[in-house]
Amino acid sequence: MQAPTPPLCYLPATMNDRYPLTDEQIAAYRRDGFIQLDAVVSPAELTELREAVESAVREESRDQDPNRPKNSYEQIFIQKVNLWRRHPSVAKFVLLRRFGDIAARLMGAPARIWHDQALFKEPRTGANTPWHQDTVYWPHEPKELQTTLWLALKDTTIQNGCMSFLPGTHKLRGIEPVNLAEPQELYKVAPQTRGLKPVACPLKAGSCTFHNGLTFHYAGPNRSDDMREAIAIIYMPDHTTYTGADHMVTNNQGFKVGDPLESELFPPVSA
Ligand SMILES: O=C(O)CCC(=O)C(=O)O
Repeated sequence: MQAPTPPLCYLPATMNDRYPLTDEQIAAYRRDGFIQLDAVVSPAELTELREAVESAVREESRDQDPNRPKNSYEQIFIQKVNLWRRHPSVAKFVLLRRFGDIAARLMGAPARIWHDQALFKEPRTGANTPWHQDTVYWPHEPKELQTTLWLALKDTTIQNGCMSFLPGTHKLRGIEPVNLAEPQELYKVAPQTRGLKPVACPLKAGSCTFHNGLTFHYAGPNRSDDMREAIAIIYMPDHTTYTGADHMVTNNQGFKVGDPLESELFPPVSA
């Protein structure tokens, strides 16, 4: 029998200090489906993380012609998935126990990495990130607890495309996935959201939001002259199983329907 994957935690203790999350914040997250948490990394960590992610994105974009015509999905952002698998300098942060513990406390279950993604909105581009839920695209069962840490690597504002959320929408069920490349009007997809007031979350660099994978969220276009830079780290609860749905992270990895997603691709990251 194969030994279980050991918890990956090869950081100096200081980097794994616990973030002081309160019971009130956990209750607010579970009520609203999202929460803003300030200064989850120190200024020195932020500099290191931003440089690591920028360098990884640069390296992985090297062979792409920046002037090629972009399809409507590519106009939303530059997206690089699972950087932690290819860039140890990014893995050091993605696997951070400090983040994993917050995710586990918000979910109420031990956390595993699902995947990460760098999400860079290019300056002066017209595309917004349409209102959508996340978990509906993922080959996961069950889908109720998954959570995303969205960390601003630079200040994010309404002008450059900060995240917005529709509170309470993580409790809605059975909504068809939005096609992000050809988004339908939100009220057509989810008439239940009519009348709900979006909450925009501008963030200082080094601060983050966590959102439940079923919470509707959106980000506006980047109307500034600078790149909007964020990294999302996405967690799933232990014992999440594979549904067989198409997804770039799990395709051709040998999983069968019903398998627990518990290989070295999905390390445990909470205590
Ligand atoms: O960064 C964005 O514009 C959107 C991010 C998003 O949808 C997510 O992290 O789930």
